Amino acid sequence: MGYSNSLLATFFFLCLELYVINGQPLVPAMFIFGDSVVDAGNNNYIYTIVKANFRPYGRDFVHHKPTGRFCNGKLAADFTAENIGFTSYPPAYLSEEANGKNLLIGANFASGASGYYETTAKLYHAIPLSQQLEHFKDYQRKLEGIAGKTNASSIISGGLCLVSSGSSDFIQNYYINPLLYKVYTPDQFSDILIESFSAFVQKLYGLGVRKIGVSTLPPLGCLPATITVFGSDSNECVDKINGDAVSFNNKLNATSQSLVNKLSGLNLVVLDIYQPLHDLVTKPSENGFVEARRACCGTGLLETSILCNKKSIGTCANASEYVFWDGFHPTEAANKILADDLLSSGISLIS
Ligand SMILES: *[C@@H]1O[C@H](CO)[C@@H](O)[C@H](O)[C@H]1NC(C)=O
Ligand SMILES: *[C@@H]1O[C@H](CO)[C@@H](O)[C@H](O)[C@H]1NC(C)=O
Ligand SMILES: CC(=O)N[C@H]1CO[C@H](CO)[C@@H](O)[C@@H]1O
Repeated sequence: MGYSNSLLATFFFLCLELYVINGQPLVPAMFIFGDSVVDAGNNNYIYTIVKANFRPYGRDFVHHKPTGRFCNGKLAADFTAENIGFTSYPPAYLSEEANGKNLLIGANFASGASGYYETTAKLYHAIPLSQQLEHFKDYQRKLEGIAGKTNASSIISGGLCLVSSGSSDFIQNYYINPLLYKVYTPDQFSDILIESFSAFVQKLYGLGVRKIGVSTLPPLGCLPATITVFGSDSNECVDKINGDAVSFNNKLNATSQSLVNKLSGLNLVVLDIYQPLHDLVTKPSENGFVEARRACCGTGLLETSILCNKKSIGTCANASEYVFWDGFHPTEAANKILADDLLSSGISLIS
């Protein structure tokens, strides 16, 4: 974080604390869509191998409990919820907790290994965005039952919607799938994803959502598993893959701008996680980290989901020293920093 950025962040935190002392979150609810970066446990309830509801996942979470979050502790979305004044997290929509008054603060519809490209989710039996949207419609009907029609519609329009998607489309699908990489250039594939993103936002808008923060792709070429598989024996970030992410992010920004121009009353902000995560990877010690190439879990070179488990050999003792928890996902310590950055770039969504 640059000097002016951290100054801004400090200022926002001071303002936010005033609200939080008042006990009222800055928005009535949060609705979360997308992939494993934000999934808070929906995959526990479906038939997929993409799961994280076993140790060592969750070992640093509340009560040291694995919840299905792909992390040792909290996700950036959890810190965001705390930062804006929530005292609990929007429940995973498929969980038992997603019931009655708990739904008043929103819900989490995300599913690890889903993407903007519908068939990415299908490959892994995850919940595609189209189905996440059906769950959201179902949620809206329940909310009307709990809060009444008028209150429900102000919860929806005042609520903050977070969308994180696209990483699995590239990493778990495009780069390893000849049916895609032989047919489309990365640029063409990006265009398909962006079209799906645009359609998704318009559907949310049609359902009454007005505040949307969409995260960019992270530096995909710097994920430990990407370097292992595509880094041709170097321990450096894979430039080509980072380039694809940057190009996607530029399109995401342009398309978001045109959606804002087209849909009146829509507050849509692109939340950049590329630069902050890239900074952590390339300058770990400046941010208090010791290791950015290897992840904490197992050998740290590749393992994620079922390959990161209690029997994995080599899992680190102190995940706070690591930028990455597993082959694809940041640690809680990194997520905390990312969430602070998200807050300063997303401030117009909550003020
Ligand atoms: C709607 O919200 C108002 C103000 O918070 C509350 O007093 C009222 O009971 C709510 N209506 C229903 C049907 O829950
Ligand atoms: C874990 O690492 C962090 C960051 O380096 C450090 O602040 C903390 O004291 C360590 N915790 C333990 C138990 O060693
Ligand atoms: C919609 C959106 O977030 N647009 C951003 C695109 O990038 C420019 C330059 O970084 C920002 O100023 C816009 O806000």
